[in-house]
This record gives sequence, C-alpha cells and structure tokens, in this order.
Amino acid sequence: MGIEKFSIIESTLREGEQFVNAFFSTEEKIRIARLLDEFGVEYLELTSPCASPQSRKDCEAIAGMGLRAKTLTHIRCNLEDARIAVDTGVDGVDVVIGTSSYLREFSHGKSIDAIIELAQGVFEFLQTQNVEMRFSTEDSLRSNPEDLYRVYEAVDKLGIHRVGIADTVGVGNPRQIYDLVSTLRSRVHADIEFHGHNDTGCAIANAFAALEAGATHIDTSVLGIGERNGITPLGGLVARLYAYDPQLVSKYRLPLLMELDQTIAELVEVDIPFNNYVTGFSAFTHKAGIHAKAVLNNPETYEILKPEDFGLTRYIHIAHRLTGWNAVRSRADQLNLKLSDDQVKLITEQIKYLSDESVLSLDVVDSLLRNAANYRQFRNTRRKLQVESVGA
Ligand code: HCA
Ligand code: CU
Repeated sequence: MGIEKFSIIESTLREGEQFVNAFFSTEEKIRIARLLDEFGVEYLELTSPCASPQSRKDCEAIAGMGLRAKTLTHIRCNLEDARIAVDTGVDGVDVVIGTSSYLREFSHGKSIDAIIELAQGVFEFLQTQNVEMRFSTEDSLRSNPEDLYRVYEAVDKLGIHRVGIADTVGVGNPRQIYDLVSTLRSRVHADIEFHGHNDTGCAIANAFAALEAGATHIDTSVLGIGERNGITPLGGLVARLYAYDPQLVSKYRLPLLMELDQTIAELVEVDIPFNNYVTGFSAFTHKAGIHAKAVLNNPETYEILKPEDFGLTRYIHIAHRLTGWNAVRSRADQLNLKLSDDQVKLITEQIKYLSDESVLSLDVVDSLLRNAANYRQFRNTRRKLQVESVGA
C-alpha cells in the first residue's frame, strides 16, 4: 500500500519525559510545545495529569496555549484518570493498557475480558466528552494476536477514533509490524497508530512499515528520547519519509529540525549523535575524492536528502589523504584564489603527502592554496615587469 496521508503524534512531552535525563520545567515544556507546533506536527502528547500536581498544571497550560497542533494526554485505562484528563482541556485522550502475558501477570493482573470491560467503561464516558479517543495495548508485539484483535474489535465497535500498536520493548522488526498492522487494518474501522521503541535500532523502519501497511499516525520524540534508548526519532522519521517522497513531509517546516534537535539535546544534556539523521555533524559531509568530485558535479549522486531543504549546507572535506584535485579546486574557488590545474594537482599531492605524516587541518590546506596563489601572482607580476622593461 502506498503512503499517502499520515499524522505525527509528537511525544517528547510524554514519552520524552520518561528519558533518564529529562526534567522539563513548565517554561521548557512551553518552549518545546511552541517549537514543535511551528514545525507543524499534528499532535502533541503530554504526560498524564495524574502523574503529579505539576504534570496536571502543565497539561492545562499547554492545552490552553491555542496551538495549531492538537493536544493529547496519555492515561491508564480507568475512569478516574479519564475524568481528570478531560478536565485539563486537551483535545484528545490516549488510553493504554498492557495485554502481554508479562503485563497481565506482573503489572495489572487482569484478564482479556476484564480489560475489554474496563475499556468499555472508559470510552462510554469519553464519548460524552467531545474528545478524540485512542486505545492502545502496551507491549502489543508480545501479546497473543487473537487477544489483541479481540480487544481492538471491541473498542472499535464503540466508535473510538484510533487504535494503537505499541512495541514497548523494541522487539519488533519491519516485517512483523507490517503483518500486524495490515491484519488490524482489515479488522477495525478506526485509524491506526504505531508507537515503536528503538532497543534494536528498528524504530524508524518499523514506523515506516506500519505506514506502508495502513497506519495513519506515528509516535515520535525529538532525538528519539524516551524510556531506555527511546522511540522513533522525529528527524529520522521525517528523513525516511522524505526519501520515499519529499511531498509527504512538505507540510512541515523542515529547517526547524536543527533547532529542535539542538534545543532538546541541550535541555537533556546530551550531544546530538555525530551520525544523526539530518542534524548529525557529519550528515552532509563528503570526504573521498571520488565522492567529492561527483557531488560537486551533481550532489544527488551521493545525497538522498537535499541539505538546503533542511536549511543546511553540505561540506566537502578536503584535508586528508583520500582527497582529490576536483575538491581542492572547489576549495580554491570558494576562497576566490586563482590557480592553474597543475598547481591544484601539485597541492593535492602535497595534502596527501602531509596527511600521511600527521592529521591536517583545513587551515593548513588553505595556506598551501593561498601561498600558491600568491606565488602565481608574484610570478605573473614579475613577468609583466620584465616584458615592460624589455619594451622600454
Ligand atoms: C510505556 C507506555 C508506552 C505507551 C505507548 C502507547 C509504551 O511503556 O511507558 O500509548 O501507545 O511504549 O508501551 O509508551
Ligand atoms: Cu513507549
């Protein structure tokens, strides 16, 4: 199935708050909410108002900001939580309960029938409250599929808006997610949301597979922060979708990704990973001479993401032994230095020789280029003077 329409449920302010280093103040949450809203995500998911008195106030504050994004809060499957959630003024309520044997045995201890009954009670109440309603099963991947479908079909009959699949422990792979979502697609009318943890590095691929199988909503957080090593990162999902079809993500202000990643990295005191999608420091850096030459001729040769669409620029790294003369020529042009091809080739040889000896900086390369250009100018001037004096 082709991916046409989808929404992002941005959960930095819920799942992200479960990241070990996240202690967002109210002001910080408001700043994050505003940035995400400017970026254009469709939903913001907020920590349960039942978590603490401050969480409740923060939920009310963000729900009252008048953002374009819809606000959701995330609660356990019980009436008391649902009442408090609605009172905060959010647009929607995300209800979750565990269906795996682990959670049924070691967490809430309820049978599948008891889960269905509980969910029915909660949604009968929510239906009267004019809010978007979502029901999701924690640890869906390690639940008995027939149990899962039975629960989803029961809540679907109540007319809820979305059902969610949660890979709580990051155990799923793209093929499993695809199969689970496509079967669910054939069994319920509601929209389908996917929430995937990244314990084995599949969170982006799993989210993409979910969309291919008919999911309509994907949960993300900035930099992927969340429990343990987190969930599908916003930037990574956007990069994946852009690679599939840039039009799919043209509804978002892509140049804000850098500010989002930097803001969250700063707030939770981590670095943006060097190899991060789009915003990692080497994401648009080309090194080998063969790559550099082709990229200079046509960047698409080695770039699936256009840095300029994300408000960024590419960098061609030339101060190393793998460099090539086309890249060195391009650096000379950037510095507005007039050099012959022979000179550039000679300097390229020098760079290779010197970087075999020790690590070279761009400054050293630049001074080789500048010296050569100065020498060339000196030689040309001397030649001109000689011609003039002969003519005199
Ligand atoms: C958690 C809950 C959750 C919920 C996902 C959802 C998960 O374990 O903290 O509401 O769909 O990963 O199961 O984040
Ligand atoms: Cu989670």
